[in-house]
Amino acid sequence: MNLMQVEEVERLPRTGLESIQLRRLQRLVARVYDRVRPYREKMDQAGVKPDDIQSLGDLSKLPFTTKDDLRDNYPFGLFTVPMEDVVRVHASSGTTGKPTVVGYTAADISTWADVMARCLAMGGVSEGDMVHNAYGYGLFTGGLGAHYGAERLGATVIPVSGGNTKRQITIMRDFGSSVLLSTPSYALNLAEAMIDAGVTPDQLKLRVGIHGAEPWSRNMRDEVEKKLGIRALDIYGLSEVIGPGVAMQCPESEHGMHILEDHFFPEIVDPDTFEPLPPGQPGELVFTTLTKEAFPIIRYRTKDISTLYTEQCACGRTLVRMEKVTGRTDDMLIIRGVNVFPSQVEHVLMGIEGVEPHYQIEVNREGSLDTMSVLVEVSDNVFHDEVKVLEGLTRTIQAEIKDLLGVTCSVKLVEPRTIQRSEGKAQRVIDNRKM
Ligand code: DLL
Repeated sequence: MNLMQVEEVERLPRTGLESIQLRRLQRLVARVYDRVRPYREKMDQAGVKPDDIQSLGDLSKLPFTTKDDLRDNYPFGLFTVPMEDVVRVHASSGTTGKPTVVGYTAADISTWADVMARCLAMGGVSEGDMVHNAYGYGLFTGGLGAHYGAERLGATVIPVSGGNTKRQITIMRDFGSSVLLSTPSYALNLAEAMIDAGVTPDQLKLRVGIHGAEPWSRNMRDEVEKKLGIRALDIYGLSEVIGPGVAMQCPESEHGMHILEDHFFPEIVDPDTFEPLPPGQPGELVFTTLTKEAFPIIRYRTKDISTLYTEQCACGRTLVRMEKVTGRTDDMLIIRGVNVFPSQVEHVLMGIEGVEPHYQIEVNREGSLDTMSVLVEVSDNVFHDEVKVLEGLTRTIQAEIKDLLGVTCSVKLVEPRTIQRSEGKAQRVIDNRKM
């Protein structure tokens, strides 16, 4: 990967970038129309032909693609190349229904390595680094996606994957891991295992953590930074678009992640009307891949909620930034008419002294009423303090949740290590109403 060229692409004047995007978009639309029946049918229904795409604004004439389209064409129906040209597939498990299957040509794998390497470079990772890759290897895109990116950059990769947490600490210490790639919840799991092993951050060379694949609040980030003694940066991606490597937070940006717009074209739409929204307004993120071969996707509704910022970043990159993803439209819990995102509960919890960054939300239906209870770990000292103190803390949490989210919930404080630790994406919500 030529870092000078990357530097140039990421700092192009907007008009230059936009002309690259338009050229790529036109090629993509012609290609899917030609080769993929479901896309052609949807475009015909909408009365739009590839030649109608004369500007980037014309993208909004094209129909959206949703998870249902992927399910309807399960497993390979939206691929644009013959299977002989597909060198790899991944799948996301999905909590309901069939998994989502995605495919890559050799060129796609190379594009993916490039974008992922650019993200790592944006986070300050370089050739000299020892990259501890604790994203899960397998059908999940995290492990292999990050792996190829780190190799493309020329760093040394430790393909440790998720799990076997105790051994990971030994490896980190003995191999001198300087970069940690993991979900934020697994980073905290590792921090705990470090304490158990009697290893302190200053015995490690860890400098930076690049965390994503699940929502995490700023307070959670502070916890990760404090407990591991690192700078923790956010990385975003999804299998349908490519995997990790779609957007990355640079160290100078407090507000969100730079989208690698020369490959992934973002839009924000109103989650109810699906009308495009201007920068600065929150809504559902929609992506169009501009360069993928085997499984390109047009206007994919991610269900992730974010905001786009066009103001230039202090780092000098001209790439648009997307705000930290606070949740998904389908994560939203409706508790007696009030909309609640698990990340909002996390934000409240992590701001309260004595509360540990491990929690779970349980939703039940009692008669016709929904009830929400929050199970949260407290520090050892607090747990063994007087009942009065625990009751006070319970009331504080309830009051703050009520204040911020407008919902009354029950709170149960539990001993450290009661809540199951994650090795990948944490399960924050148990919704018994769906059982
Ligand atoms: O999670 C890809 C990935 C791997 C991203 C490693 C970053 C690091 P999926 O399994 O398809 O792919 O899940 C994608 O995870 O739509 C979001 O809801 C969520 N997500 C991913 N990154 C973030 C993030 C990978 N930084 C889904 N913040 C996405 C919040 C995230 N949510």
